[in-house]
Amino acid sequence: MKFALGLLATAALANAHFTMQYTWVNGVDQGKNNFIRIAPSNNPVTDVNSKDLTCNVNGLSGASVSTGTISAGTTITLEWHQHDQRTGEDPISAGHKGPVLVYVAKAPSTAVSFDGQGAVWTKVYQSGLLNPSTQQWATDVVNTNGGKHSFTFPTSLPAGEYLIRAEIIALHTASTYPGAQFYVGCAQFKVTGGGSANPPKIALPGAYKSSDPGITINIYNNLQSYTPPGGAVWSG
Ligand SMILES: [Cu+2]
Repeated sequence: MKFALGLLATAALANAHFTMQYTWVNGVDQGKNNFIRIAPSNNPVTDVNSKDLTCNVNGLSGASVSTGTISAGTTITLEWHQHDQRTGEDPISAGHKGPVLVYVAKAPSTAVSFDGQGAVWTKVYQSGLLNPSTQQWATDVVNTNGGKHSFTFPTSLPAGEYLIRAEIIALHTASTYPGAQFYVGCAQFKVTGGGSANPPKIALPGAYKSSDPGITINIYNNLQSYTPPGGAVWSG
């Protein structure tokens, strides 16, 4: 019995990856996997040029995914877990250090049919190295917050159907490329209200490079500053 438990623990440690499993709308849990394009496993994407970087593996269509409805200005929370559970282990494994980012992209028609390709993504949130003296990362906060991080959907973005793409980049093995681990989750929301802003947009894949100092980096050398890939956050 002890032997069997030991094997299980070892397997969990060796895996130690995670997926986006819940969205919250103004503090209300929307239910497991609702509105989310579900990846087949909790493995990360490691190739910055792969279409899996857009919305994870099998993420180019949302055909079997329902689309939620929010108004612009809503606070959206994304929640991540290693496995199919909310308790019993770190939400994201504590050894995974790095930034947390959120992008949004407006679908030409429906979110369900939107593949997210091309220069369509606007960065609306990021958090990186929070405290150089303690080496506290955004991932540490997500871990202590039950796997959750939040952003506000900008009120100036136009109404329509959107993909919300959350990303956690784990840099613990990023000193050579490929090494950085891109954990990506996409959720489908119809946004009402809003404004008429036309924000800057990037392509994912496209904007990230293997040589990007936010992607190929040794974080274990008393790092004093860190710039996530993908450019600045659009202020709205
Ligand atoms: Cu992992």
